[in-house]
Amino acid sequence: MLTNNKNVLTWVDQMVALCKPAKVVWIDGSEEQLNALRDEAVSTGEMERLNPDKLPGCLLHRTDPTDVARVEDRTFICSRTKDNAGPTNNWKDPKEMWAILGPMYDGVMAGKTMYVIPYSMGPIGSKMSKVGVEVTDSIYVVLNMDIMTRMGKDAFVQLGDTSNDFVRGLHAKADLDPEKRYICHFPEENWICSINSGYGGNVLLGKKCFALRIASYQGKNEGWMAEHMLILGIENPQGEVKYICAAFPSACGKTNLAMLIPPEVYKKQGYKVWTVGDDIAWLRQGDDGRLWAINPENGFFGVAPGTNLKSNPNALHTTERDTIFTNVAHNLDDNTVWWEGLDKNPPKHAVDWKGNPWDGTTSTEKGAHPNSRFTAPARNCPCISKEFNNPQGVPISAIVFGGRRAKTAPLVYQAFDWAHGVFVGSIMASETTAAAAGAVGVVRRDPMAMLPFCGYNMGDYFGHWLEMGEKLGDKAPKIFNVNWFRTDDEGHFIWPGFGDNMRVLMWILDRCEGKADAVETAIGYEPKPEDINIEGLDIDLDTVKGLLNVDAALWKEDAKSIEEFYAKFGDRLPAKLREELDGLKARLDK
Ligand code: GTP
Ligand code: SPV
Ligand code: MN
Repeated sequence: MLTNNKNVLTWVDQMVALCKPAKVVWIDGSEEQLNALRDEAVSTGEMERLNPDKLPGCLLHRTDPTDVARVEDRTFICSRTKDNAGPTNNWKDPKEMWAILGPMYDGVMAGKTMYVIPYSMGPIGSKMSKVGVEVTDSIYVVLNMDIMTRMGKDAFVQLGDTSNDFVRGLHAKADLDPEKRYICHFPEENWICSINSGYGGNVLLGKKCFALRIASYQGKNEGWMAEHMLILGIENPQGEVKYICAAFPSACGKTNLAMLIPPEVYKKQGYKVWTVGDDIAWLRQGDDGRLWAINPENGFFGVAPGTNLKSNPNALHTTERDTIFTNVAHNLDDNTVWWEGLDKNPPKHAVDWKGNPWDGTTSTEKGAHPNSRFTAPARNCPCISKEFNNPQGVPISAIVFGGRRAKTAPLVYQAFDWAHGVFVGSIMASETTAAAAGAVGVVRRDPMAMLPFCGYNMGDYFGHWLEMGEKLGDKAPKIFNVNWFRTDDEGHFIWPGFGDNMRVLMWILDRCEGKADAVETAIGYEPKPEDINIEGLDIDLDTVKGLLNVDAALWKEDAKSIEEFYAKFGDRLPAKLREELDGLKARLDK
C-alpha cells in the first residue's frame, strides 16, 4: 500500500469486495514495476514490442474491432436530477444506474489482477492539480496512464493523508460487450465508472471523464474552467511569448495546431512556437487578474492518420520512443507501424488494425483505423514549452474557437466582446469525425467543442462562461473563431492549413495587442484580407477574400438552427445569449 489515506484505503477495499480480483497491485510508478508490466503484456499478446532500434520502448496494441472510439450514446451524466445533466447529456438516476452497474461489476475481476493507479492531473505541487485513483483490470490502461498523467506514489503525496478530494475511477474490461458498455459519471460523488471497453477516452479515466466531465462541474462550483483546448505559445524575435488556447472538436486539429512549425516567412524572422497542451486546458484567474492555463495531462493521445513529416513533424518525432500505438497497421518487414497519410509507401507485409494479414500495396481496406492513436510522453516533444511543468501555468492572451465547416464559417473572425465571444463559442458547429462512434461528416452544434464533455447542464455552463468574463473584466482574453476547413466546389480544402495556420494566429495576436485593423461585419470583426500574410503561399488575395466571405443567406439559415438548439435549454439558457442571437439576426437583416 502506498498511502495511509483512509478515504482511499476504504474505497479500494470496497472496490476489491465488489470486483473480487485474485490479486491487487498498487502502481507506484517505478520503472521496475512498469517494465514487469510491459513484459507481462507482451508475453500474453496484449501488446507487441516494436523494433528496438527504430522505435525504442514502443508498443503496439489492437483493441477489439467493436471498441475503437468514444461511445457518446453509452456515456451518462448521473447527476441527482435530470435537469442538472441538462438536455445535451444522457442521464440516468444515480440509484438506477448503480442497479445496472452493481451486478455487472460483481465478481468482474475474478481470477484477474486489479491495478490501483494513483495519478495527478496537473503538475505535482500545483494548486491547480487534482488527484484521481483509477482501479482497472487492464495493463494497457496502466501503461497509458503512465504516459498521460503524473502516475504513481507522488500523486498520493499530492493528495495528502487525510483529504477526500480525489476522483474515484472504476474500470473493468469485462467481456467488451458493446451492448453492455457504459461510461458513467457521478459528478456530485466524484465518481466515474467504465465497463466493457478497452479504448482510449472510454478507459483512461483521467482524460475526458475526469479532466473534462468531472472537472467542468468542479470548475463551475470552484470558479475555474475545464476546457477541450490546446495551449500554445508564440515566441517573437524579441523572446516574448504570448499564449493562445483553442477549442476545436475531436479530430479537428488541436494536436496539429499545438505543435505547428512556423512558415518560412516567420521562421526567418525568429518566431518560434511552443506546445503547452494539445487537448485539455484548466483555466483560472491568477492573482494578477488575468486568465492562466495549465495542461492537466502529461502526454498526447493523438490521432495517427494524417500525421506525417510534412503535416506534423513534431508529433511524429514525439512518437519515436516510449510510445504506445493503438489500432495502427503493423509493418512486419521491419516491425514498425504505418497509417494512412504517413507516407506514400504502405507496407506489403503487414497486419491491419483488425489483426488480419494486410498488403498495403494492393488492399482497398484501410491499414489503420481512422481513429487509431499514439500515446506519447510530452517530454519527447521537440517543441514542448519550458513552462509545461510550471505549477502557475501560462497567461492567456486569446481564446480561439473553431470547427470543421465546409461553408458558413469564415477563416477567422473576432467577437465584439467577451459576452459575444461566449455566444460565438455556444453556436459552434462542426462535422462529426471518427473520434466518436457513429456517422462521420454530419454537421452538429458542438458548443466550445464541449458537447460530449460537459459534465452538467450546458445552459449553466454558458452562464459560468459569462460569469468568468465578468470576473476577468478588461483583463479577459480576446475571443476569436477560426475555420481551416472551408472547401471549394470540388470539396477540396481552400486554406492550406497546418503550419500556415500561424498566419491567422499572427493576426489574432496583433488584434490582442491593438496592432491590427479590422472590418466590422454582421458576425464580428474580420481581418482586412491584406492583413493575412500570404507571402510564400500559392493562394492570392482574392482567395483570402473568399475565405473571409460572410454569406448572409447561409447565416440566416444558421440563425434558425441556433434558435432551435437554444430552445432545448429552456430557461436554463442565459438571457444574455438570447440577446446576442437577436443582435446577430438584426445585423444580418441590415
Ligand atoms: P482529438 O485528439 O480527437 O481531440 O483531435 P485533435 O483536435 O487534436 O485533431 P488533430 O490535430 O489530431 O487532427 C485531426 C485530423 O485533422 C488529422 O487527420 C489532421 O491531419 C487534420 N487536420 C489538422 N489540422 C488541419 C488543417 O489545418 N487543415 C486540414 N485540412 N486538416 C487538418
Ligand atoms: C477526443 O475524442 O477528443 C480525444 C480522444 O481526444 S479520446 O481520449 O478517446 O476522447
Ligand atoms: Mn480531444
